[in-house]
Amino acid sequence: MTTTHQPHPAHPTASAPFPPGFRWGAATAAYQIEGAAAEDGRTPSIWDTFSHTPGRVRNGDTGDTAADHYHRVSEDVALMAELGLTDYRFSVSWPRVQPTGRGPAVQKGLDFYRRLVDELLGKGIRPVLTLYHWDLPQELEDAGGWPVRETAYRFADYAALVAAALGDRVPAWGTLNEPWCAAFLGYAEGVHAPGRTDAAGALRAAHHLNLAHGLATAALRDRLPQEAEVSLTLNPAAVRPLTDGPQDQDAARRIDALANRIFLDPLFSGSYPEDLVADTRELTDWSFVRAGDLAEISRPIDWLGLNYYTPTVVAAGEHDGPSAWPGAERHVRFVPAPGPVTAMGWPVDASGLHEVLTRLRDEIPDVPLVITENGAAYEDYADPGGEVHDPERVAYLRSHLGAVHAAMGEGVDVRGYFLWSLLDNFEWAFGYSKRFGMVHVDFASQRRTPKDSARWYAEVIARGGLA
Ligand code: IFM
Repeated sequence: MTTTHQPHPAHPTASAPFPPGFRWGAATAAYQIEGAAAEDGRTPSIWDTFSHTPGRVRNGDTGDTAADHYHRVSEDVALMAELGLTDYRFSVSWPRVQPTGRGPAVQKGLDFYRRLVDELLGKGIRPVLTLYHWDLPQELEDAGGWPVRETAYRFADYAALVAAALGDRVPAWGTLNEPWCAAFLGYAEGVHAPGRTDAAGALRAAHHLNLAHGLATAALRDRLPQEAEVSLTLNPAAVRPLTDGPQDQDAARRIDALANRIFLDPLFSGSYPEDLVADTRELTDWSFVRAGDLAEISRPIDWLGLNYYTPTVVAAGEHDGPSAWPGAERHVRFVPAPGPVTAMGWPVDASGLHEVLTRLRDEIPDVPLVITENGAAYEDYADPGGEVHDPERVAYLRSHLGAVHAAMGEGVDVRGYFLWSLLDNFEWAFGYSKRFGMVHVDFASQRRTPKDSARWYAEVIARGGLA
């Protein structure tokens, strides 16, 4: 199926209109907003353990309370409705619904998500559910975590439990969010939970995450109504060599293999890239890929989610210390891209999003795309009048939505855009020091204040496009 959306002027006031039916959403993740870490039977995930380990997360922050969304679902859904969101992407906390990663579901955990979904449906907002946004039950990590094959089977069982409970009311499902981060930040560089620095283990983790996606896709298809959508979200990198020289080009090839093709190729071509296997030969013989795995992984999906924030510039060089790039440590260095940066230090460059979109159009023309995350952190604060002015975020969003619009005009089949994030939240190893929300959260009082960017986004949605 190739559907080319040509923008057409459904909304006369929009100079860059998006097609009718385009999904306008915002995204969050369970551990980043829910809090209630020990309530109603929830047990620790790897992120609870990691954040409670001194020195792992800035300021010793944890997700114990986060944005207290667990207790504020109605307020938060009302906020989404005020903004006019058509869709909301959230994740289910695995240890909230299946605390040990095995066995039956905990009813109270499922009830929480059922309440959330029903509130959304009641306001006409379409729930888009992600099963795994990085919070592996600690018991499964203790049994070996993602480097161990068994974890993929546990994930498929968990997917089946959630599908059985919510399949009658959730129309769109995602298996994993950004398996690159889970595998390589978690098991190779160790800056994310579980904080291991095992390059070979990280490659095994990447394969088992791919396998988990395939097995869960099958489990979901078995249990969901036929019209339910099943997807996967990656964070494809726009990799650019610093120069046209062969060594920089080779550095870009290596990073493209580890960031992009390690996921895209098994998913859409049923194989791992030969150059990746050769580049990592000193670490592993890839014998963890068993007969039948690639067929499992390459089951068709209904759309591919992609998260984009900034481009990646590389040159020939070396990387000191633990690296997120197994096998590339002695060949690649990362170079800051030019231009203004966000509070994360990430260069603002929407052309990378356009690049990723047009590449995917060329490589997988039949797969619809959804931007499942895009946004920026800035040093936001409430002024004395209680307002939060965030013109840089508005500029960031405008340029990136402009890139999406331009790509759609060039035949890229983009079905929706989810702003990251609805609320300020726990930004992983940065704790609460980075604010990505379009809604400001005062974490002491839990007061929510829509920033200027939220009002701007609401206008974009009402208009059906950019002014
Ligand atoms: O906050 C994260 C999110 O959990 C996954 N994608 C990137 C965001 C910003 O770092």
